Amino acid sequence: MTVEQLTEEERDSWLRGLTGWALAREGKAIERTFEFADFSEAFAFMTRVAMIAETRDHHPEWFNVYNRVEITLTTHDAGGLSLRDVKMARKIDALLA
Ligand code: HBI
Repeated sequence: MTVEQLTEEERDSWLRGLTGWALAREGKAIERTFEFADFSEAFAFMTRVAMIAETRDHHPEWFNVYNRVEITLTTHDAGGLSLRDVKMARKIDALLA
């Protein structure tokens, strides 16, 4: 499936609306770190993110240690950032509301 990579202008515009996310991998990814009360809370969050990833067929690259979850989003099929990453980040942020 071909997915279009965002232009720099699109990328910067979308990023302005994503609180807590930062560019990574020379602009080809976005990343955010989440801290929870304990491991159980962190893993519950990861489980919910996993369900969203499966539903959207768009999967995070992530690291977890105890109550911290580090998520990186990029679109392998596009070789960089796409709208799929922006939409996924917004869905992930909505879990915190
Ligand atoms: N997840 N982050 C990410 N990037 C992708 O390009 C991607 C994915 N999950 C599934 C997927 N692509 C499918 O389109 C297949 O290419 C695996």
